[in-house]
Amino acid sequence: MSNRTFTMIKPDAMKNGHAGAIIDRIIKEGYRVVALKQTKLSAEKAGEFYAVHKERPFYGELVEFMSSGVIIAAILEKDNAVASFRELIGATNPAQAAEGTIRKLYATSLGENAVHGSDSDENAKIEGAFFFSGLEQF
Ligand code: 3AN
Repeated sequence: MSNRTFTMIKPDAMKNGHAGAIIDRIIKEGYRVVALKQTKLSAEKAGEFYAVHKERPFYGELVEFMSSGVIIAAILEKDNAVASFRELIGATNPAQAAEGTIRKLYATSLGENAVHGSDSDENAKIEGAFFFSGLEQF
């Protein structure tokens, strides 16, 4: 079990002014920021990031949304980071997310759900390396 996960604050949460509250919550929940930056994905880069979902019906919509505005990408550290962070963000569909979770508080819809959280240690590593070089991780 690794102690790092990867997250993005998605374009909906950025546009709706929730970035500060989300970062504050993450830090208050005990995560240490290993790396963090604001950036914008091109459609090509978003397609590459979500390549595992290529065959899913929502892939085009997802790529368009994720490249529609700036995001914040970050690597976070805490014991059991992947599982605990997924608990903190809540279910993919905010309508089904538990009270107090980040998606319940800040997500717009199933497609525009405020934050990303890696689903495995292996993907956390791949996703973190997609955005950050070794020199950007502390
Ligand atoms: P999670 O982000 O909770 O791990 P995944 O990996 O199943 O969820 O989906 C990746 C992203 O694809 C979601 N965060 C969401 O933005 C989008 N997505 C998932 N399912 C749907 C759907 N049925 N319709 C539209 N977008 C979806």
